[in-house]
Amino acid sequence: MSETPATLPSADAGAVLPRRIAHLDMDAFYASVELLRYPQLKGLPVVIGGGRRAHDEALDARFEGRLHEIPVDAFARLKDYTGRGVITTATYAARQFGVGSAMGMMKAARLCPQAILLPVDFAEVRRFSRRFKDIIVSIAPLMEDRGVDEVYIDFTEVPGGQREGGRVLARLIQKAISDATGLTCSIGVAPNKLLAKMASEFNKPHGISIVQPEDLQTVVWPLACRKINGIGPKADARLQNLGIHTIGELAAQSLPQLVQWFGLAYGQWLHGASWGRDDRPVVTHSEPVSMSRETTFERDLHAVRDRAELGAIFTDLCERLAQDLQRKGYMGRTVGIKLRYDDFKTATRDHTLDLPMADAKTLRHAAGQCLKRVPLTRRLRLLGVRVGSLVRTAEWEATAGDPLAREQLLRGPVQPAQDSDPYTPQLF
Ligand code: DCP
Ligand code: MG
Repeated sequence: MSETPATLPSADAGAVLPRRIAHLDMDAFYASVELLRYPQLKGLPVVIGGGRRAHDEALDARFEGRLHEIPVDAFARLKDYTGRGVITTATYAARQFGVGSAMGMMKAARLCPQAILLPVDFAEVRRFSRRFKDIIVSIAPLMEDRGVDEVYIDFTEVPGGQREGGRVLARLIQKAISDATGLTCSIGVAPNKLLAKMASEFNKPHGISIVQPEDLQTVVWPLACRKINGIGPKADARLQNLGIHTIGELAAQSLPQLVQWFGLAYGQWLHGASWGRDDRPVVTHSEPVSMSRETTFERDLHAVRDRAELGAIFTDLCERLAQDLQRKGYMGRTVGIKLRYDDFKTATRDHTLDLPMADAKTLRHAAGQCLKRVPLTRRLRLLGVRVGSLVRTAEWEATAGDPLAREQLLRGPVQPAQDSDPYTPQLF
């Protein structure tokens, strides 16, 4: 008679799995969202920039319900654009012409005049942002939201998360997102967030890159220092001056040397980063991305006729929002406003300051600047003020006198680019 043990000893009971962290970034996100609406533009150079223009409105109205039938020739072209707007993003077909994020549209028009120009649809972008994140969480619950189009995911304990270094799970997530939304993304899987963030760019678009600890010297060290998330333009300029161009050259510096050049906090961080070290956990409880206050008026108000009343409400909103920020211990750099007109159409504008703030006066001034950029001919039913790109006040104050650490702190998720708008006279 043979005996069967009640419980089979597990081969890896108690074994600690190696950390596998993924960084997922959507491909040409705002542009890809537009291609879902206008599939006839797939494969063509398309750039996204600025707000909706009369041409876009007219086209969508004429083809309502059958936007996919709009002939390609009917879309606005970059060559016909005049103004000072900046490109928010571009399809990969457009990037082949050297066109990309943050480039002036007039300059881009010289590189790729035939590119189709579309406005950003923030509401649609946010909808798809929520959808792809919901899909990820349903597969791998430990997800950290890093902004509209990127997240970190802890693969360590998820089924498939260790197979082929994470490639199997990455492939599954890519497919689930693409099946549900039609959008593609790129994923890097590595021992930590720092390396995963770099890796997600290696095979863009629609790529997967696996980085193992032993890849540090061959894959990471030849890269430019700027590829490290946390080395901004200022730190990079100083490194360049010191003759340090690659991550490998940075890793070759001694810790005391880096501390001498860059101070204790940033010097230590630079040293660890160049050696691929990063212990930050994937945090699911997200810090607030923004704070806002808004109010719907008792009766619709007009910017000129009800100027005093509106001005007072606007100031009051800013004061309350500043109090919210101060009470919760945050400062913010991006100030935005929201208006709803009497026809229920909504307009938003935002403006990013050089430094974070939490005081009513600076907030009121920046919000007033935004207000100059919206049409104010129709009556208003709602007014809102928002502060984004938040940092904890305590962290901000802890970095006083250390411009490089501050630069690192401010490198949060990307902000939507500013839109260009016809000038509207200042009313408040
Ligand atoms: N974005 C923006 N302003 C910038 C950069 C980006 O408004 N200066 C917006 C548009 C992008 C989105 O954020 O679609 C995501 O930014 P990414 O840097 O990830 O750029 P993309 O997703 O467009 O392209 P990639 O495929 O390189 O990730
Ligand atoms: Mg992206």
